[in-house]
Amino acid sequence: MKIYNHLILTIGAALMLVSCGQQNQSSNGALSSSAAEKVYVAPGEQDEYYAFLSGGYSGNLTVYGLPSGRMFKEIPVFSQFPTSGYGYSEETVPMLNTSHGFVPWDDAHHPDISQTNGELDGRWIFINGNNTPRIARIDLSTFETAEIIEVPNSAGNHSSSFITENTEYVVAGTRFSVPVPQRDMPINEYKGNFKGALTFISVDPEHGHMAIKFQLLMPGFNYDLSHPGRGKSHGWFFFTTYNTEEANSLLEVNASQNDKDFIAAINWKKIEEYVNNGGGTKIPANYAHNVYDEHSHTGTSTMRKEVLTVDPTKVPGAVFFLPTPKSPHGCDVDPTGQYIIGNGKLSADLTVHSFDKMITAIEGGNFDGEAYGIPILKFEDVLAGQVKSGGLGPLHTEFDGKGNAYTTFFISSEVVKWQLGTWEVIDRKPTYYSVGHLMIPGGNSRKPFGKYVVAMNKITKDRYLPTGPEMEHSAQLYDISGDKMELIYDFPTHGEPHYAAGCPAELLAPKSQKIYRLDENRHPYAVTSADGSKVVRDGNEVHVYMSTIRSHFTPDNIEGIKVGDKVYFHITNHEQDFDVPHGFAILGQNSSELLVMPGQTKTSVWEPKDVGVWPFYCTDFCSALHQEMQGYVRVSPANSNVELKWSLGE
Ligand code: RUQ
Ligand code: CUA
Repeated sequence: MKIYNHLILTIGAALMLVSCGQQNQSSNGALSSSAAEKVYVAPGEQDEYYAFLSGGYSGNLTVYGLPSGRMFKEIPVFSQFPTSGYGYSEETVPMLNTSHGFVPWDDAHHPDISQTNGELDGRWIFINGNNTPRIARIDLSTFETAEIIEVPNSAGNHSSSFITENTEYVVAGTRFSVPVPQRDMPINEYKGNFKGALTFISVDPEHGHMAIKFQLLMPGFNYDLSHPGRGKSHGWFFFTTYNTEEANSLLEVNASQNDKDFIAAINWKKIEEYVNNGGGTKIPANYAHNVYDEHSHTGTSTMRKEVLTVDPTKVPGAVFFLPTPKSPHGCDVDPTGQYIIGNGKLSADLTVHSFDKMITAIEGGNFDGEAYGIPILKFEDVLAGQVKSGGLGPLHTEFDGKGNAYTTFFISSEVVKWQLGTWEVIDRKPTYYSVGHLMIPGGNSRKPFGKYVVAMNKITKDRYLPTGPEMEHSAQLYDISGDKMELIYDFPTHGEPHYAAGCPAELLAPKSQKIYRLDENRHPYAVTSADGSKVVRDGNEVHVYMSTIRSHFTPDNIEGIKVGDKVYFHITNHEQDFDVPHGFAILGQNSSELLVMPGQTKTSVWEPKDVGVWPFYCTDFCSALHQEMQGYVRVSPANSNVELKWSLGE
């Protein structure tokens, strides 16, 4: 026993020495070699989890592996992306169409993976665009954006895009309340006149196609975040609100007056029934619905002209307010669906509401007044408990499926682990620095995979080698398999990841698509055999039906193009092998290159302004003879009569 004690003392002393010596580093000294083993994915080995991190102001979604932190792909969603030609090619430009015209950028915050029975099913991932309100659906077999729907009557689409437990709906709530419909009115008449639209977008169970089912026109608060009920609370949706003061200026002071704001509890099943029975009011609207077809490899944009609105006071028993202290931010629901957590960003304690108590209070009909006709429940009636965390500025909570919750604290820069039901704090670990969201794979479903948590930090400072004033944001990986969290890794992320969604690799990897089949290519300008290549003039539009295979373009010489022409290069990649894209770029083109996947057709437009002989080439190193993969276009004066001709090997 003595020897044992002595050993512990020695090890303890050694640990202290190591950590004292490295106080400026976050390294755990003697512990770091075991941490390294935990994140080391040996060359040729693959990761255990996929993590999808939103790109924030990059407008995109990035795909990482866990635990390695290796980035696999950036999926372009709301932003033009020259790396693949997304938003530049004729086929993908319609994906970025909106009622405001072509909008090639957005601010993407909250990815959410589709679910069946409250468990991740890995079919699609949804993500919101805040600035010009939109929701996108990404196909998780191709990892490409398949659909984008604009959300009318909304602004700063932030409490989005969260899905119900059978992917019945993807929900989008407005951050800014606005006049509905939009109109010219004095800003200081906001209070009582602006509305906050909560939009329920149905998802077709077979193809995933989205359609706005209804918009609930709520009082003019700010609707910050939301999550669906699950299990026993399936059928409800919860939204945090702030600025229940309805201030329209200097919100940092004026929106922090009320001691409590609300969590809005919405019984969407009741409202669904109401609209299915003819309830609600259709109002004129104008919003884009953009769908990408995998067989024609083409996006189409359709403008929709009407939306069904619902006045919450017309559906008794469907909408209630739960008082929640101090401008709550995150709104999270535990895996059982019993607890609804309001993360009051200006408070020290966390408020947890009980679903069962909420139902009892509603049935008892004992309210604490109302706001714009919506009943306010009594705080004590719905309160399950408070977590006295000792942290500052709680933002977001995730769950490990073992009865524990993990909350981020922005101001005190830490993740706090606490127990559901006892509200007891079990552990806390610092983050570097100022953490926003955190993510446990499946952490917002009935079945989380509680092995790792990823913290997404807002401030990077000294974590990496400096890169001038602008630094990538930093993510941190904690092993949460034991009682105590262990920080095991730091990795830089792209854009500003707000939130993430993760799932076990085996859910997606086996069904990840390798090629597009050429015999299923329905693109109107596809050439499915090399002898189908041709060049067709139609007035001053010229269509080049071009194909690619290692290592040439067919055709590779084109003459008879004139200044003032609009030349469409429709390029079909004839490869049917995994991972053999070809690229296309031509000198002086006012656009990006194209990257064309095997079996796919993509179109680039070029309007030559000068006579000459202009080269084009393949931008993707596709074979040993990639540098030979090139061609020329001869451009003659507008009035010339050089004959249109094309060739390969002549
Ligand atoms: S936000 S850091 Cu989800 Cu846009 Cu909280
Ligand atoms: Cu094709 Cu390089």
